[in-house]
Amino acid sequence: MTKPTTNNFGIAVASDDESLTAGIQGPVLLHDHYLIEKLAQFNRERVPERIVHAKGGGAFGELVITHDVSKYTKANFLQPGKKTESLVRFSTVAGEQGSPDTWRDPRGFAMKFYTEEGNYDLVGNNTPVFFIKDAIKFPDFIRSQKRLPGSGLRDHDMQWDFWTLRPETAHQVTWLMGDRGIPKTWRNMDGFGSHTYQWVNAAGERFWVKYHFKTDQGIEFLTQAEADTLAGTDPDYHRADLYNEIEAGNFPSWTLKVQVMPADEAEGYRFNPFDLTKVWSQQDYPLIEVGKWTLNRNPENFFAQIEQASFEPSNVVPGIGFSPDKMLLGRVFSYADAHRYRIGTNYADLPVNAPKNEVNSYSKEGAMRYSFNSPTTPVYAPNSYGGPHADPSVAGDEGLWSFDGEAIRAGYIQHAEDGDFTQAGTLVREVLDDASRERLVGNIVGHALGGVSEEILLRVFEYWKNVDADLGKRVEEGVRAGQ
Ligand code: HDE
Repeated sequence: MTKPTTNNFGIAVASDDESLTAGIQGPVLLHDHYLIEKLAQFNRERVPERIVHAKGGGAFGELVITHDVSKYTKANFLQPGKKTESLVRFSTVAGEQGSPDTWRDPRGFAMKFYTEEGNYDLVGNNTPVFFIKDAIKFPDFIRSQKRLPGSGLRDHDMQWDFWTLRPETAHQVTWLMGDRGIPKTWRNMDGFGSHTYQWVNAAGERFWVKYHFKTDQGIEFLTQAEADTLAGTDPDYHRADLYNEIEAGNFPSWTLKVQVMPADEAEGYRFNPFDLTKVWSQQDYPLIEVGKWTLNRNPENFFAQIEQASFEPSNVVPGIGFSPDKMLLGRVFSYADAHRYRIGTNYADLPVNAPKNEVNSYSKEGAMRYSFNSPTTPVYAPNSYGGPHADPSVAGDEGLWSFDGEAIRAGYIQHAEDGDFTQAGTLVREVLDDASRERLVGNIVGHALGGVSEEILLRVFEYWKNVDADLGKRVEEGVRAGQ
């Protein structure tokens, strides 16, 4: 027995097929309000897509803490044995909502943990570094990766123009043009917090940390040719893979590990530990196992639970804090601002975004407000009528650090072995094997042959020779041979 169709207010409707007219072939009647509801609702089905990371997919899961890291953090959900429900959204960066999810691009790896102390959002990528190190460059960087103002077309010349004018991009571009630039599936890639974050233990001791989510499915990639084919035959290949694997009961998992640096070692470390274009050597700061993160439940509704999902680096819980990383601090502003614009003022009220613990906020009203305080809760603080009061003893301090007080637009912050090309060169020479280097050269040559002007090509060759002399030579030879 199928249910009778109703309108949005539960009123049974006579037809989904015929509009109401004044007699046969007569005019359509204005008071056919169900016809109007259908057409008006249809016109308003979209929220603006994300300005970056528009194409993605996600699932729900669970984080289980298997090791004791309480000497580094007092965060409740990171204590041994704790289980916390989680949401993830994987995504590409530059492509619009309808673009293929197998384009060469970093992958967003946005995680939400619905902890007992409020939502903790760790919004990372599948790479441990990023192209730039200061938030002020982000709009410029993203625009150079998207579309020309006149033609509306993407443009490799524009991409290489930006990359070669900002040498700090070299480490991330080496990652991007290598095998990690096109993961075989979202299950076959690692996730990283990328930034340096702060952990604070119960004694108030502070540590800098880097998050690593190591895939238990193994790292696998698509070649450029395989990805190009899938972009045409199955532009939702990654989204379908995750959904179908979870439907089939094949739950993907990752092992959470962290690198931990005592707070007082940052100043003297050989790389600037707060520079998002740099990693910390795992010889210097080995990985410490923390827990197991498993994805085991698909969304029931893609729009309500994935398209309207919100993640924000500002959501940190007690025992976790920020760091001097200028990119992280820029993101702490930007994400909630983006959600208020894209989803709406009360986006935190949506079930997928709402915390599981009690909210005692003075926020109220605003468009589509759904939750509200008791009728006797005052709407102001301080008050004499039992309203919530801020209690620093249960709040975290979101991470403190010492600094000199002079306002400054600091340029390059140089540590002993810092350099824009240093770690990219190490990656090429010491991490990649011959076959990976071969594919890296092929991917760079293929991309550079896609319409890059001669003047910028000369900078591209210089850029890669700065990363590694032999690699740069092979790139130049490959491009010249292909012209
Ligand atoms: Fe984002 N980023 N980002 N980003 N980012 C957004 O939020 C921003 C950066 C990342 O699946 C936006 O809702 C700034 C680094 C992911 O919903 C926006 C800067 C890293 C997602 C935004 C960065 C990321 C976003 C766009 C430079 C990895 C998708 C729409 C300081 C460590 C989350 C939105 C999801 C989304 C701002 C750089 C990861 C505009 C200002 C670095 C995974 O708020």
